[in-house]
Amino acid sequence: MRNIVFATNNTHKLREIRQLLGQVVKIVSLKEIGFDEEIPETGHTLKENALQKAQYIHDKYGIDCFADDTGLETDALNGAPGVYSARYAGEGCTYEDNVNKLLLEMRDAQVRTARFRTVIALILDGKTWFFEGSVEGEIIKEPKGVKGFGYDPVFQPAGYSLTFAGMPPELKNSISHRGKAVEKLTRFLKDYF
Ligand code: ITT
Repeated sequence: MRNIVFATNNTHKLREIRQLLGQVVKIVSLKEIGFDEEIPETGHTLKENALQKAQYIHDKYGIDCFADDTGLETDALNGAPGVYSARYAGEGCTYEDNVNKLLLEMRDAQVRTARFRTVIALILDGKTWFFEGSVEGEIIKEPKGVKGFGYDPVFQPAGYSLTFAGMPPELKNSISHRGKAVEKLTRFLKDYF
């Protein structure tokens, strides 16, 4: 099995990606290659950030790798927090701070539709590819569920009465933004190898 580094410092993402892709390639973490810094993330789009993260690790170690950049876009807030989802409530904020800020900003919003969007950038044998996935849903008024991470407790995918934090991880993975992007990556890698 080929080794591919997943350039993330987010252990939740690492767990999800290993569940989804672990049969096709060996996912190596940043910790396993001895990298323990923050990767710069200064782009203004998910695609720019995903590429920046993958490129940073590729430039430093010269190894095959991929990175995921994800954002939650709400219609009531014209797409916010979007590409700024990780630090929506400020530098060093927690997931809970972000969720609270979102609920506050949307307290009077009638339109509660939103989507998660993921872009994965893959650098393999020196060439770059992108894979995207998204899922539509709505922002509920109070957090529900304890699984998942980030905005999962307030995101209810369309057609479900559970939030991502209220459903088993396998179900989230089978319908989620990241799940869909990884499905495309998996198909690509199976063909490639
Ligand atoms: P890396 O950049 O190291 O991969 P990160 O947490 O900074 O980790 P992003 O830049 O993609 O990742 O930030 C996206 C933020 O969006 C993340 O911190 C979460 O708050 C949220 N997020 C991402 N994926 C999510 C998911 O599947 N469910 C809920 N929230 C998610």
